Amino acid sequence: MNATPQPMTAQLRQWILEQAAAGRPAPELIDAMQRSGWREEVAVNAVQQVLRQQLEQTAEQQGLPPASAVPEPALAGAPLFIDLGDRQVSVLMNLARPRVVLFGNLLAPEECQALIDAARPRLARSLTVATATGGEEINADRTSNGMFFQRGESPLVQRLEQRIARLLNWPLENGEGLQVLHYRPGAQYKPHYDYFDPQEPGTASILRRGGQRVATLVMYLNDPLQGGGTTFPEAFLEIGPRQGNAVFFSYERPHPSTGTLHGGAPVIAGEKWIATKWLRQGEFK
Ligand code: PD2
Ligand code: ZN
Repeated sequence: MNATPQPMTAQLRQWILEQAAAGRPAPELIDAMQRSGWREEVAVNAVQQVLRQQLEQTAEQQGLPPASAVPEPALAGAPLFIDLGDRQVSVLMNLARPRVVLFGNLLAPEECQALIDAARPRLARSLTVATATGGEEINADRTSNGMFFQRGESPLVQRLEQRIARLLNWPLENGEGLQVLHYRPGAQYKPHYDYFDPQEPGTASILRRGGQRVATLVMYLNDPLQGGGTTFPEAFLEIGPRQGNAVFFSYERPHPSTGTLHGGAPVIAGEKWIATKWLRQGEFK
């Protein structure tokens, strides 16, 4: 190749697109650019930028909704831990597509128990947002009991919200209130997407409160005895629920192309408690 260590040029853009179209994987392109004198991070950024633009253009041509910015933990350099000041969170799994990251040690056992204790007296049969109307409804696909904390409603909730905002580099104000769910044996949450379906008539009114959901953080508050994993059927992935761990996933557009279909597998033995934080594009009021 004849790329030189210059900023992006039309020629370089074309070379990257041609090589990608010929089936050369991105790491090979980056290697080739480095051999021609590019610094690794500059090469990575250039390849990413061109391929992302291309993907976005193709998506637009296919009539997909536009992509949004999404929360993203700081994982450049493949750290084993992320230091959040009050806590060292471990990075246990990092999947690019669908975008899924598994964290360990996000919550202390005492914090998990305190959330359960505060939620238990306020539990009711879980509702889901009724996208047809914008209201809420009982959903046979979701057989757990749940409740919402108000954002910032207690010192514990505030501390966790600040921790999540730092972990995911996303404004605290863009988060919905924490939701706690309790599953007994047999209870499950059938596979679904967390974004609001743009085709549904009730979605416009839901989006007035902070826009679309763009990411989810499911925090495990206890260890069930058997079952109760979080599944991503299209990725053939199942996350084992372990107290204090959390699974993060993001979706840059409200579309199945994100691969973020996911569900809560039936609890077989024991019980399962989770806290979920949904993140919106803008401030959730
Ligand atoms: O309980 C879970 O693992 C689960 C699965 C799917 C939670 C959610 N979705 C959710 O809270 O959105
Ligand atoms: Zn979900």
